Amino acid sequence: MKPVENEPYEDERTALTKEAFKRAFLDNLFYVQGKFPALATQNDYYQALACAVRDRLLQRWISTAAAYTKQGSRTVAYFSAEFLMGPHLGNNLINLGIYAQVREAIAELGLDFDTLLRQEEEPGLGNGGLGRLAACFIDSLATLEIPSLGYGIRYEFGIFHQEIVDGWQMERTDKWLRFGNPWEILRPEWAVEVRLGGHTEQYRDEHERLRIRWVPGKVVVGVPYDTPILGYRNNTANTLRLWKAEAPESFDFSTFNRGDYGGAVRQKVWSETLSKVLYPNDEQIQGKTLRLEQQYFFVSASLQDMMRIMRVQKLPLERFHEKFAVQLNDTHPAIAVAELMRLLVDEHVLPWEQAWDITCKTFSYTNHTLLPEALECWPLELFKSVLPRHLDIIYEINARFLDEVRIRFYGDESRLVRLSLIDENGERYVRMAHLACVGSHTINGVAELHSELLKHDVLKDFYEMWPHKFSNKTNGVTPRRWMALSNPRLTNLLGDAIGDAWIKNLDELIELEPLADDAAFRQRWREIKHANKVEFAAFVKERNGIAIDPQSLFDVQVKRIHEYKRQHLNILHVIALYHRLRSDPNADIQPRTFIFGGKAAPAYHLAKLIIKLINSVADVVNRDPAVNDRLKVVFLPNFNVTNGQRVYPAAELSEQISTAGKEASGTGNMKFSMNGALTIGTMDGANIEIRQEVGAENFFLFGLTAEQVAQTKARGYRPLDHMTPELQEVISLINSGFFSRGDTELFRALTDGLLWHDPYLVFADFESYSECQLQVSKAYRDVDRWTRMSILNTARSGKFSSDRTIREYGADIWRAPSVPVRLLSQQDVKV
Ligand code: 9GP
Repeated sequence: MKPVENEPYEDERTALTKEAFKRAFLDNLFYVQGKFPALATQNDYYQALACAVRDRLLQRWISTAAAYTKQGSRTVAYFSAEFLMGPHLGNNLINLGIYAQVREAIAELGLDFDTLLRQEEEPGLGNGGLGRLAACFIDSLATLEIPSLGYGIRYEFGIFHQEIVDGWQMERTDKWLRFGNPWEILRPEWAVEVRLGGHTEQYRDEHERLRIRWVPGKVVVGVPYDTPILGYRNNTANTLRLWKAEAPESFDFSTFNRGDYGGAVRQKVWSETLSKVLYPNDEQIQGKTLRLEQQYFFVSASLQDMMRIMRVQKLPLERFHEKFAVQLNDTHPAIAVAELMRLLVDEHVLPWEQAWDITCKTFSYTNHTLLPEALECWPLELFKSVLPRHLDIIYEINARFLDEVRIRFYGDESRLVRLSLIDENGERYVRMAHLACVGSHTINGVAELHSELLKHDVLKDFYEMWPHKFSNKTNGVTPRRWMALSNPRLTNLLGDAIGDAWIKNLDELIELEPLADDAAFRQRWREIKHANKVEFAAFVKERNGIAIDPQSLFDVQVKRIHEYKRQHLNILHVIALYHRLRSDPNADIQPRTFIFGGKAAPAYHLAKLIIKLINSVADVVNRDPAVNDRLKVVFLPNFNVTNGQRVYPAAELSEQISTAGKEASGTGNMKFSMNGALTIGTMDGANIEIRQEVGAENFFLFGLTAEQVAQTKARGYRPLDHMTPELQEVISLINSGFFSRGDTELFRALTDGLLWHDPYLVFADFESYSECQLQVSKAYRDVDRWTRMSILNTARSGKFSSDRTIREYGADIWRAPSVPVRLLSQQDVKV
């Protein structure tokens, strides 16, 4: 095998040669799994393979830790309640640069590499875009050699597994840890205690000063599990540190001895509940005590851990903000502002002013949503029962902050009400976004439009107070997972055409541009897309039992199911096409396969009804011989990272059709475009920037702009004003029970909602969308034109690498220089 660049150290055990790898694999099978071929299962082989890779990660991890410790490096701590990592094995092989060689080694051992890859249970510790962004970011941080730690929760059960039964979404528990997790290392020696509940009381310290003491109601222990995060073809392995909650004493013998057997384990059960399950709600926050406890649990454990690191490195706490830059991924970890104050003031006896200065210099906050229902607010009483001391601290932060506002905006009482950390209009709430804004030195949105809307709408008052704090950091995705790993055919073609520097510097894709005019290259481009489609069609056949035609246009919408993302706009258009074909069987329409995928929050009834409608339409259309040579509809169950890796490379049309002003950024839109799919989309989120980059002529734009949406609503939107004869037919067909075996009521909540309210302006955009889809079909029939557009989408997607995003965070917010790592061997480490 070819070694990685940068003076690699090869020893017997961790060399990247094929022979060393085979030996490591067999060693692990024997000495770690305790199996030999006659007894080994595919999972044993997977575990052995994972361990062989892990040895190589650990060598880099130790080398990285040594380099960082020696330099006392400034470190980025990325606080996120979600990390949607996806499977590790393939990605680690890509980043080590040994994917092809290991595939060969495994084949030479007589095993099927792809079967082993499929053994890995995906760690689905996130809901969607926000959690996946965190995963892309830590990949880029390691690739850019920036010292960093991802801090989060090791949920025992991640996002539910979605099954479709009779067209309905059913949720099944995600038991991802069932067969163990070879990628994590337990670090019990760094466990910390986290307190919750109880009350506060005053006391006098040894200098007779009046102080506050928190008397907690319960204590849990946070135990860290570390996963090494490898950079692409360098020696850096950063850490993802996820906390598991445990009881301080797993078994209470005094209770047991009194004969209360249940009581003896109750504490253990309660404690473990804290990291038991990921809340499956995307974009909607429910005020649940357990969720606040989860957030506080991981934030407190992480801050304590960072203070331990400072102690080990003999750094005074006064320099906390010099050592660490903490990024708050949405408001989920915003309680960190109050917790750092508590740790500094109560536990380390720093004066309030100094602690506040450190706190504000430590944190920065990323907002990920414009939906009001997703801005976290905690009922005051609930908050007080979980975090009584933090409520006092928040009151004090608020009092000082409002004093500042009073002086700045003399006499503006309503501004005080709007800015306060406590919402006092009716039931009182703690506003977490306000806490994050006040306690952070920078605030950013995740696409240009989103950042503008934050400044002029959602966080307007904060912008007027501190304009200098605001900036934009348009999201990005890692090309390692989303191209190199998931689209090997394209990666090979790009390698032949322009080399592989693009994997580390995505702007290099621009070298492809001239090839868009090269007929032979276009032919190869098409062959690759076609091969990806054939592979995906086989997968759909196996999963859904539906035969789809790889010659048809693959039109894909995969993302969480939500009204604002408007999967219903898409399916209404499918029904319109169906109706057109049934009315005129000879209508000349471009054959298409409409592919949907995504999970709905379990309590989001309308979203689940949209899934049911898609499946019901699929049932009818796919069985109807009058149309099924031209139309097919597929709902791919359980859309997750693994399935994303299958679908993006095969997609030709990317549906990014949210109501303008609602999607903060989107990141799926970027994955599609870099894999050569064209976008049909609104002027929303990062779509706008994608269109800017790829060129308006290579993007299918439709619908109202954010400004027009606001105006339409302000004028008093009436969906019926936008009714067209075709739309009327579509709604009537649904209401007639045509897709629901004669049940005329099944979809009523959906159709009535559209007819009488339509909060996301589906009707207003329907005509423009249908018209735009005609343009898509027309363009698709011009094979050369389409291929050219597809190549240009990939060529011009350089901006959407998360490496670019991370560079911007690094330069403008974190100021954490990169620290290259020299690979150490065992001999370098003296015991
Ligand atoms: O809805 C946004 C999505 O547009 C964005 O791409 C993603 C990453 O920034 O965050 C999503 N927001 C949430 O999941 C919750 O606020």
